Amino acid sequence: MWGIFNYDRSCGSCGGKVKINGACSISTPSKLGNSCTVGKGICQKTGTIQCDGKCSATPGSSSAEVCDNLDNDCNGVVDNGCDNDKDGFVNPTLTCSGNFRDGNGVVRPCP
Ligand SMILES: [Ca+2]
Ligand SMILES: [Ca+2]
Ligand SMILES: [Ca+2]
Repeated sequence: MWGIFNYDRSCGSCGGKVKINGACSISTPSKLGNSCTVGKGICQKTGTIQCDGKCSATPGSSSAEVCDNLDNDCNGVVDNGCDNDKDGFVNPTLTCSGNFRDGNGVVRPCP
């Protein structure tokens, strides 16, 4: 016998509209619509899980690391390189704005 297809709204969120033997004809990600984040530091963006299981957001663009307590180059480390030689002062090649994290992780005002 030809199947009796029941239109099922619970299957509709990702284009599947037919339930066969209790299963949606097109699967939906289990976390559909959940909040998700992509990228690190200032590149981090928030979106929602889409039908393909991926996050709707795309990471923002990075910039050169400056010493401002933000992760400007989006490598997951805040103020990396600000005091690589651990002398307590920002390395001369980096711009300091506000505070910086010294080599011991202590936040200090810009010199
Ligand atoms: Ca960084
Ligand atoms: Ca920074
Ligand atoms: Ca230094």
